[in-house]
Amino acid sequence: MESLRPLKIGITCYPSVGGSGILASALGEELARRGHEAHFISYERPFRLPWGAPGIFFHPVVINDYGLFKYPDYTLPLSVKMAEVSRDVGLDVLHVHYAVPHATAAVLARSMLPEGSAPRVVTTLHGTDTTLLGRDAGYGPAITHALERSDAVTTVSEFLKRETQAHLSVRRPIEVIHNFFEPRPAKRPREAVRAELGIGEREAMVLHASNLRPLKRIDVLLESAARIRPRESFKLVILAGGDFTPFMGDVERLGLSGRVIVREQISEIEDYLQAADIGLFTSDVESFCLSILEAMCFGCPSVATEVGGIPEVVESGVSGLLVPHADTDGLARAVEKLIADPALRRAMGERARARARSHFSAEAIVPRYVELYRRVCAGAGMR
Ligand code: GMT
Repeated sequence: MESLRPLKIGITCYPSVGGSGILASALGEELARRGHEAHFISYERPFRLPWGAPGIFFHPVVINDYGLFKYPDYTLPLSVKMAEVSRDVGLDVLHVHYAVPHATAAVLARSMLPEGSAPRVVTTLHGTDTTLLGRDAGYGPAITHALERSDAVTTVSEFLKRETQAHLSVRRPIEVIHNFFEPRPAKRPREAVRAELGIGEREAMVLHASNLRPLKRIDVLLESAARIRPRESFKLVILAGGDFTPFMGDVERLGLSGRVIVREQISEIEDYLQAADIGLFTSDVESFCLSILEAMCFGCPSVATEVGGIPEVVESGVSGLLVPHADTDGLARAVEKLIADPALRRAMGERARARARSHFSAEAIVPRYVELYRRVCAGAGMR
């Protein structure tokens, strides 16, 4: 129960399709539901953020494309907007998702404001800022600097915490706060969605959702699907947060035409999640994999590669099946096992749903952020 003064939290994230933006939007919604104010500061309104909800505000960052610059700059206008919003509404905390360039902009915004009125800076790392950019000599030192200057740093998995400590030489404390997902009710009946996708009575619906970046290994996904027997036992539905056209050649080459169904830029994700039987995720690395959690919330167990933070989300053999990285045969056999045994699939799905509730629901996770905000506001951060 919240009894302390409501907080004013500035939130900056990448607003386009991606787990970090989804998480940040959901966090803002949950904070507002608990009586706090969530002020989103970004170049675009996050795509899953509801319109007109009390306690949620959006402050756009305007970027001018000056001919003077070869590359347009976002960090400076973002930091100016952060400082402006902090001053105008009296933000307690700037909670930035992704270090680049959000943490750098927040640290700069804080230094533009008078000592006593500047907000605290909380930085949440989601993945590529550590695993990719952290290793880049052109970014690493700036990321480390922003993390060292934040009032608190969190990662979405133990795996990402270890990676951050190893690759960015960060010596300060890092707190792990796992992701959460709070599903909205589906808008259409399960049968209607399956009919729309052309899933037959005797076919299992295997679901993959991602932004199709190279590390998602769509090649491994399609190769694995091509090895599933019997072929008529499933359809692979891909919810693509990007253009799928470059993969259509592989779909044909592997004889998967008609067996792979693609939907791009879907916003009614729950409609598809409730219709799915099995998730399939083949990434090279994943700090958490929010899509697996989204499926778990609908009692859908996943087959996934045993990489990064995924074993923190899925207990293999209990709430899903994990397979060594890039093992297309292993992935196919695991999917076959779940297709052939609906009772096993349902039991795993129910355990997945229970785990999602107990470990990764808003109720389990949001109070941890609120407690962290209060701790840094009281000056007892983690610096
Ligand atoms: O995975 C992506 O390509 C998108 C990226 C993002 O910006 O949202 O995802 C990262 O953050 C998600 C939310 O915390 C995690 O669930 C994903 O595992 C993480 N991606 C990687 O680590 C590759």
